[in-house]
Amino acid sequence: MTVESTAARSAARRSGTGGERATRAATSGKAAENGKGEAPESASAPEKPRKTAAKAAKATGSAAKSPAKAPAKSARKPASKSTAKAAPKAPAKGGSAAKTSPKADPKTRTRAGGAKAKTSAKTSPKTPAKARANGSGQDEHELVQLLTPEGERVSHPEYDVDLSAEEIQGLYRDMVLTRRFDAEATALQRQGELGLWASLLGQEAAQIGSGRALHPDDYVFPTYREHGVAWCRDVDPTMLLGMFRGVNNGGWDPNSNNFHLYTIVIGSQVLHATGYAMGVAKDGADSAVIAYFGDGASSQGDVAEAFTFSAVYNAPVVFFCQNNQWAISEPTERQSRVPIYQRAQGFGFPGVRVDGNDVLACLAVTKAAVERARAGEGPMLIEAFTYRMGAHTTSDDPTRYRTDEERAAWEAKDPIQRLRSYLENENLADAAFFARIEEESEAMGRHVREAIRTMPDPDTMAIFENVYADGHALVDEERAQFAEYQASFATEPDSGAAAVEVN
Ligand SMILES: Cc1ncc(C[n+]2csc(CCOP(=O)(O)OP(=O)(O)O)c2C)c(N)n1
Ligand SMILES: [Mg+2]
Repeated sequence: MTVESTAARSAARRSGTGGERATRAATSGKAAENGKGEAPESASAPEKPRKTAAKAAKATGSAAKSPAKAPAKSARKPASKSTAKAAPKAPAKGGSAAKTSPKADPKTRTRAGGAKAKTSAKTSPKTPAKARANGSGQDEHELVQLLTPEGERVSHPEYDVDLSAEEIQGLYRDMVLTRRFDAEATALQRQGELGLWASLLGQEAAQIGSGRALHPDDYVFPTYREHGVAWCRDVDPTMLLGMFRGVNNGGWDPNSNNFHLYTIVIGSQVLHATGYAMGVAKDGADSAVIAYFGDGASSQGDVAEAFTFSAVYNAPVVFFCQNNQWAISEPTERQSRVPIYQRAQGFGFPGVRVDGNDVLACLAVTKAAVERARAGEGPMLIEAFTYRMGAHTTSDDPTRYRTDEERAAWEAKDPIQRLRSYLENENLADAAFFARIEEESEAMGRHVREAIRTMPDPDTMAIFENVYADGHALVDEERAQFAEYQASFATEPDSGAAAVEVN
């Protein structure tokens, strides 16, 4: 898969005009801007922002209202003084279920059916963001939060969402079913059905909130724990299990759902996402790319390179770092001396830290970031501050390196319970709704167990498929050798083992 081919496909899938636009841009002879308003020195100079200011203003509401959103300006001056929290408010375009509503007036916010919401969002309290005893040095004001751990709706001056009761119920359903799927997978590993499982327990809000902020045309580059995002992209969950069972190499076609295969090599997908986003920009395609990675991955050179290239080329990529505070047994303090989101400033694009256990905040911030990327304003880093409630994988024993108290403190911030409290307190869902979700969750459990137990073993020769898009001499040779080796078992004479008596 090449950047050109995927990006071209991506453009073709949309209006069909992207490629035309790209060709026009390439042949117009106009100097591309280099991010400083100067003429480029060479053909490899940074890309021109993908949209005109007028188009971007149309896409995002009014440029006049939010001058920081003018793409030309932000493309040229990506590192504004307030870079760390410079993400502008971005009203959503049509076509997605949940709408971002910057500075929505809490008094006029309504529920589904037009009824006024009984409760309005209160001004955000000083949210305790120093979530771990050993802390990250994070200032408490830095965390974007729309829902407190107790399920109280609060507002934020820059980010908000205006959702109907049904939409909020949908987020709850997504999180419950994802957690159930994850729990089944962990149990199946314990029963010997899977070789390994990397649980997302505790990270449901970060994944569902960000996953539901995306358009179908956006492209996702996950790591190995993004089961909730896969759910949002309609990837068949049993395919994820197949990979951890060792019967497929990912099992889904990345281009069917715009969800790349899971990546185990830490951080590498962040660079892939950036390259893909550069291709999207070259095509003039109207979509964004999102790369998921962890706090540990943020130490990888690939991630630093991705940050540099995305900034310089103004690539439409959102970096979504789930800071679950552990990289296997290494705490975040061993990865960074500053809160991870602040690193963005040094690369010249905005970074923001969001409460990763707050699905509404994750949705609002990610929507703003992808809208910004689509509007040609370049990359943004989101650090979702969350917690890995379970082990790193089923091979890990976290009791060897962290305390029960730490885990208990985070249990009190459970992302699902907090949304449930909100739904119940505000009468946005009744007992019948929760019962229905419970039933659905049971059905999902049954389906997953049944699917894994009946999953066929693969044809052993399948390993040679999809190595290259086209044929390759070396692969052909290896295939032939392996076929011969396999065949040797069928014809092997009796070894005579039965004749050996063991006394
Ligand atoms: C390049 C590379 N180095 C090391 C590893 C081994 N490894 C697997 S997971 C992991 C920790 C990743 O932590 P983080 O990025 O925080 O993600 P999390 O597992 O917490 O979701 C490491 C070091 C790897 N897979 N790839
Ligand atoms: Mg981590």
